[in-house]
Amino acid sequence: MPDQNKLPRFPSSPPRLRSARHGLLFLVAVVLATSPTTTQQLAAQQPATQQPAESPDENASRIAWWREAKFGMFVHWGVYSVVGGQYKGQELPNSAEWMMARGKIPIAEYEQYAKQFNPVEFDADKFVGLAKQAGMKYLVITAKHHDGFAMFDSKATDYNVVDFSPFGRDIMKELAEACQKQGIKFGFYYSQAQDWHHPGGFGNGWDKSIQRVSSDQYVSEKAVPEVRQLLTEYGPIGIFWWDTPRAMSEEAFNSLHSLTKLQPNVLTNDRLGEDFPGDYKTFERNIPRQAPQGKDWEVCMPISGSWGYKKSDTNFKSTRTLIRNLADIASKGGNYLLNVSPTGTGTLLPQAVERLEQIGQWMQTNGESIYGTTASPIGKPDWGRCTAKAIGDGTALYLHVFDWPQDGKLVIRGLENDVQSAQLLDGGQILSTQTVGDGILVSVPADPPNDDDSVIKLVVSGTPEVRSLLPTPGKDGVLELFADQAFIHNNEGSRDAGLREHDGIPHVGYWLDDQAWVEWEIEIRDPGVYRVSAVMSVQEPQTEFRVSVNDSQLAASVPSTGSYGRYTRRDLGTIQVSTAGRKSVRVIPTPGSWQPMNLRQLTLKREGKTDAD
Ligand code: FHN
Repeated sequence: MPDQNKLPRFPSSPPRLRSARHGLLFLVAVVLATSPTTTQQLAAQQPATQQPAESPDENASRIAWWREAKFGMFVHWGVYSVVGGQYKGQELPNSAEWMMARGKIPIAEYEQYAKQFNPVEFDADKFVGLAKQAGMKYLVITAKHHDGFAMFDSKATDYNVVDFSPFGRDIMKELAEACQKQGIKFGFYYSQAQDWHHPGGFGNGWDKSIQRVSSDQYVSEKAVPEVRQLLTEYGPIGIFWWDTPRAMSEEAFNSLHSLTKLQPNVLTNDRLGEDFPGDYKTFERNIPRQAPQGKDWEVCMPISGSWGYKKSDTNFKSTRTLIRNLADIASKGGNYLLNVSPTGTGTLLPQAVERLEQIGQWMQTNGESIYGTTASPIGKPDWGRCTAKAIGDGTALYLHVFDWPQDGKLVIRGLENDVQSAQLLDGGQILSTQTVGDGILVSVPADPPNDDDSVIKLVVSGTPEVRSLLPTPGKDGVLELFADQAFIHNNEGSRDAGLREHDGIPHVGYWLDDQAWVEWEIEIRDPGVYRVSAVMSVQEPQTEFRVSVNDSQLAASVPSTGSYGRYTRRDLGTIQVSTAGRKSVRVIPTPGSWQPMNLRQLTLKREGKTDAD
């Protein structure tokens, strides 16, 4: 419980401090806060950041464990877990950890929940054991979420689990020790800009008792000391997971970013600041259709609907969905950070435990098809997914079969390698293979060993050689390219062009950004003149864009179709394709003349071809 001998609360109702020493520091910070360079001066106190840039080999070495791990546990746990996201008995919208904001709960009132936080059933060793049993190799937990409550023994404020709640134990310390004991990499989630308890944190626009101070002051007197404490007092930290970046001064950004030098091997995600790459890109709740090019990435996703424990949230994903998500993500080269939500008593709901145990059983048998694998070299087969791993002088292709072939024949289209072996991971049955016109055929038993995902380990000689499986015009010279086959560049989420649906038909929509463009990779086997048309809708009077096939292009100017919901096929003109081979087809807005359009498909039709040809 907070020490009543603590420093008096300052008139600006800032965070209460834990000792005279902190009070002095705070006074210094307050004095400095009057100068515009508080965080600048603070940044100057940081360890020298002028260290030589990391070499590619050093970077690869630092991230190697994460690329091997593939699968981790995310944990959202905090004050909101006490009431399961319910406020005065009412259900609040959205994820439970946002209840203070959704309920516009004043700080003084929300603090009462913190005073009830007492997860007496929490056992760090058992909790980490659940993650380990599920096959998870790392664990990232909310050290401080947007509500500002520290789930560790913060020295920057007594609004923390040790001083402010009846629990009085440092949960982060216990979890860090349990993870070290069990060989699980440990990491912190930290909301570095939003803080609804501190007068300088972003996000609390409802509590009128707050006497605002600058966000720089919040960073210098709370975020920086807390992040420094998390990176120096809890042993080796594998990941620092920043979240919800907000406009931050350069000084504030540097003062936070420079702290990661305190753990030279720590990995960080891309959410410290706008355009901050971090070590890997994060996607949230949804799996991208295509992997981002040339970067590491992770999908974080709640096992149910809410990140934090929410009483009304019964929307648990099935074990099948979770296993297939893991295979899908790994087949695209990403990591899966699956979130669980401890309750106010410190345990997981049975639905979560059951799923973790079932995933663990699958991982016991099939884990090698996930750990340390790389993206599919054969694209996304129609029967499931594929992951790959170099082994000796060959490559193991792990065929994740979701839809078991009724005729006992599984075809890997386009694969041209010699096969060394094929066997089921579950049970070890050796399978026969043969080369067929379309690729490699594996003869499989009548019934799959696992209805969710049966894995065949196909070992081939050398590195995968895959005949182009790119879309190519048919005998009639027609090639239809659909929105859900396209690679949407600049797809950073809802702000840019993304895959949408209308009447159940996918289209590239919300295309507000004229820097976003769309691409298909195709194969042309019959060079010549191709007529290009598009099925699209445009609401504005006109839009202009270019269509290119490698170096050949046409300029298109398309009038309104009447509304975004009214799709029409528009003839865009012709393009000369002079050579056969792999081509990139692109649709690129013409800046200045571009108006958003919804694009359902692009059609190329070889001129001079008839169906009879
Ligand atoms: O606002 C948070 C949210 O509560 C949750 O922590 C997720 C997890 O990635 N991140 C933010 C929303 O993007």
